[in-house]
Amino acid sequence: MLYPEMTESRLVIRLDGIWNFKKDEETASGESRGMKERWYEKPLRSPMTMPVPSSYNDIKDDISLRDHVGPVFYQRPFALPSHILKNERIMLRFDSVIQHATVYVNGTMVAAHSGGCLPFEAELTGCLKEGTNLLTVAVDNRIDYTTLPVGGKASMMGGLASMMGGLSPQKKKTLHPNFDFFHYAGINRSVRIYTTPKAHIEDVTLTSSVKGKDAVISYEIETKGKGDCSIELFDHSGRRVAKGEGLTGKLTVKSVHLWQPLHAYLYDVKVRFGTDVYTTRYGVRTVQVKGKRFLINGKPFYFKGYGKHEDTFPAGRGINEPMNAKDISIMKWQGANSFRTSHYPYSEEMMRLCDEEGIVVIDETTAVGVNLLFGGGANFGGQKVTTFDKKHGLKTLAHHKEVVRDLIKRDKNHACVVLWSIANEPDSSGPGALQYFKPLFDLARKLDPQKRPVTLVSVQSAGSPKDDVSSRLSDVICLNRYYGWYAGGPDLDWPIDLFCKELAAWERIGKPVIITEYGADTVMGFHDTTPVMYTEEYQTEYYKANNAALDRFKCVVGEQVWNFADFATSQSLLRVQGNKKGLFTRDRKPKLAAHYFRERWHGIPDFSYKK
Ligand code: GCB
Repeated sequence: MLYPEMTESRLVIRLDGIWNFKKDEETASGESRGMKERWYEKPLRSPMTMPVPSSYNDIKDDISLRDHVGPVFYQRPFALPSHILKNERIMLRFDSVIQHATVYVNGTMVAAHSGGCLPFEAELTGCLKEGTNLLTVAVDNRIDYTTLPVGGKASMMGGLASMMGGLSPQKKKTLHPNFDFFHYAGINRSVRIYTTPKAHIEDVTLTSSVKGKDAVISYEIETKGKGDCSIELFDHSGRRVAKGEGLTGKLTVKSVHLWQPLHAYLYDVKVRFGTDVYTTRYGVRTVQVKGKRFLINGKPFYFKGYGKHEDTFPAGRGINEPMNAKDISIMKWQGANSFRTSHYPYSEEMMRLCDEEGIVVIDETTAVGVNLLFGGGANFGGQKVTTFDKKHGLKTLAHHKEVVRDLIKRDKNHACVVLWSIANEPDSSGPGALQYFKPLFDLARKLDPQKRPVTLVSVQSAGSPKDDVSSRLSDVICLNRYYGWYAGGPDLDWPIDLFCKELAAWERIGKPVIITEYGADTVMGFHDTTPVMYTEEYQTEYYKANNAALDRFKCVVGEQVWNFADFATSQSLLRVQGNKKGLFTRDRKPKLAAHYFRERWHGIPDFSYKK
């Protein structure tokens, strides 16, 4: 789906700002009062204010809003100039609403969407009045086995606490995320109206190949209506370097400037169709897996970086562009070159920033918690449910396919994206895992015009390469391993020996391996002369011991720590005001290990680290 660009033919109007907001209530019969009374038809009665974009959970100092389960209503009026109403195609676009959105304009439903972190839109041409229109969005945060991320019937981390919960006389409605981050909900990214001419450009797909000094860029333009189509490519000086006619074709670029990690170069692309104009930026680079190496522009790349979250205070999962820019600055300070969009697609603005800044991205779907069998208390009230069984698994799979499709449609042209991640820590060795995951890998490979490699991020309990389907399906093996923390902590010697044994087994598979998570919870300011768990000293020792293991194996082509920064989670006995595995605190102050990594990563070249 095209990002809304303002061009000589397209207007983009942001509807961001302070909206009216109201939490739904349940009627005596357990229905949604908001839906029953059709709150979307009239101005909300006694609303509160709420910023858009933002998660709503931490904005007000009210635990009942933070922990709310079910619908909330967002509302605002808007008006458009009458010449636009008469002449243009009018689109309403939501970049991300978590989890389910139902959108109404003047009381009529115009869109419904399930699954956060990916955009959706509704055509409003012909649906709007002159003067004021009323836009209402009902947002429901509920999750279950059919949603991604997955929700269960009890909390994943809440073991003891949920047992005690069973004794509680009052049953409070609670979400049960089967994943370790706070389920921030709301209109998390921008809302925009954009216009196009009636005959317009629907989509632009760009791929490239490089031969010697030159590149060939293939293009495919999808359109609606009648018109002539052309495409032009401009370099940094504004000089036109190539031009093509028609809906598909090839552009030859002599002496191409490649997009390189940390040395980005983007061409300006201008597409015309009839009176419509769409502009975008495009980086030329190649990605290839060859034996145990991961090649970017033909050279063996070493991933240095992080698993991250979109998580800041008080916006929650709400887009925070200054923090995105700060994070990339910190990455460069630290000598990193990459991150994974754990555990969902990040904002389009972040992907564009990574294109501009030369940051390499592993792009992940929203599939986290797809492991009901071993996912702690997320099991359905003690029933034996696997995600892959016929009753539940097929519904999860259908949505998972939609997410893979929409993610690739959104991010296919980004130079920064070098690897697709189908899921984080699913049950990749359980019964039915191959039947579940193979169609998803096949789909990603079919849909990606750039034919990037595909992976799934493997959980430690998936065991050996023999059992874990990722050894068969993934082009790159991505391992989350916690030797010296969940496995063996506080000991580091024997867990690291086990880690080496495991890596030796993966090395025999003959594919590149990236360690996509390893880490230890560390509370900023906890120190000790002997490195005990939770101190900054332990985190540093933990990483030194693990890195020594990684350096021994040629197949290991990357290290991404867990996590870039501390982040919010559901409450549990295992989480001290959130997950504290960050190299940085939530407000981006470095822990001791951040300085250790700064020294290490500045000493590791981006290319050809392991000869
Ligand atoms: C994992 C998960 C991540 C958690 C992390 C942890 O394996 O992928 O979402 O936050 O472990 O800290 O336990």
